[in-house]
Amino acid sequence: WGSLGHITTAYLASHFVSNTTEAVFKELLKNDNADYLASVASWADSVRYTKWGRFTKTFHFIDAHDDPPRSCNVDFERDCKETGCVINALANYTEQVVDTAIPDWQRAQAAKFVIHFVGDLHQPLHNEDVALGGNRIHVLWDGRGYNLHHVWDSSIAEKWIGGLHGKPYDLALKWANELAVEITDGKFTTEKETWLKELDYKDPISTAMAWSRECNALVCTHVFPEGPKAIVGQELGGDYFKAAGPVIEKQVARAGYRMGAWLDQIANDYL
Ligand code: DCM
Ligand code: DCM
Ligand code: DCM
Ligand code: ZN
Ligand code: ZN
Repeated sequence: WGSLGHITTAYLASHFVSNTTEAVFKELLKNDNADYLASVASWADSVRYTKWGRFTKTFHFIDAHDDPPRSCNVDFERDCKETGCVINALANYTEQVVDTAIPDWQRAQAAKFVIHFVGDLHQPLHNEDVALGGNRIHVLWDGRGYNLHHVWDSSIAEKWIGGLHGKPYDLALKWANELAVEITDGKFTTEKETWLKELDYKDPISTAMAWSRECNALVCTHVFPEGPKAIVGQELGGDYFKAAGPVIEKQVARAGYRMGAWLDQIANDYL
């Protein structure tokens, strides 16, 4: 996601975590404010193009070599790069957060990666190989040119919340609060239990693959419903947005709710 998606998922997670989890992560991240998760959610994007952070570049996605819209699927052995992917990156950094043998600063850094990668794992085009996850597909958004990846990272979410009128953190908090209501007492209340069905931080590869398959299926239904060639150069701010907006809303809600539950499990074993 762009920063709006990442900050919103982190605010949403902070809404649902237990008091113990909140205390554990405020201490680890050395931040006692309400934005203790939100303020670190985009950090992984700021390091990926630095010399130090280059090794994390492929950790943000998994390139599913499937064939949308005819067939969508993800295979860890087939699709996770030698240099790593979002599936094993989430697993490795989750293990580091609870590893008492490594220094606290490194466990804090691992927590920042975990918060970011749970988010990216819920963006459909971070679970797809076609055209570098849509980066090489030119489209129009309300008359202006973008690549399809950017549209799914940022444009759809920004339009869904009514545009970027306000400070980024304020907009994200407002959206997170609205999604929290939908989860607690709204359109997602009945299905939210199913969102945690496969969640087990001690089996992070299986959990992440279940989330990845669910997300990758949306590539066939909502990203490329007519195939990758048909979308090139198309205006996506109209009917396409009408179908994609609710998908983005649900993926951000799932990511935030699952992030909270993931951090709760980690905090239970954190010493
Ligand atoms: N980004 C950043 N710093 C960089 C590169 C990108 O903050 N040096 C941000 C800008 C976009 C987001 O990353 O909002 C895109 O994330 P991704 O490219 O991982 O989808
Ligand atoms: N930021 C903000 N509002 C907040 C928290 C952070 O505008 N409540 C901004 C300040 C920095 C950036 O986000 O430009 C990164 O924040 P941090 O230094 O906390 O990572
Ligand atoms: N990306 C992706 N799948 C790829 C390549 C890149 O999902 N095969 C994502 C990572 C960033 C964005 O696309 O969010 C831009 O990547 P880069 O800056 O590496 O071109
Ligand atoms: Zn992206
Ligand atoms: Zn990312």
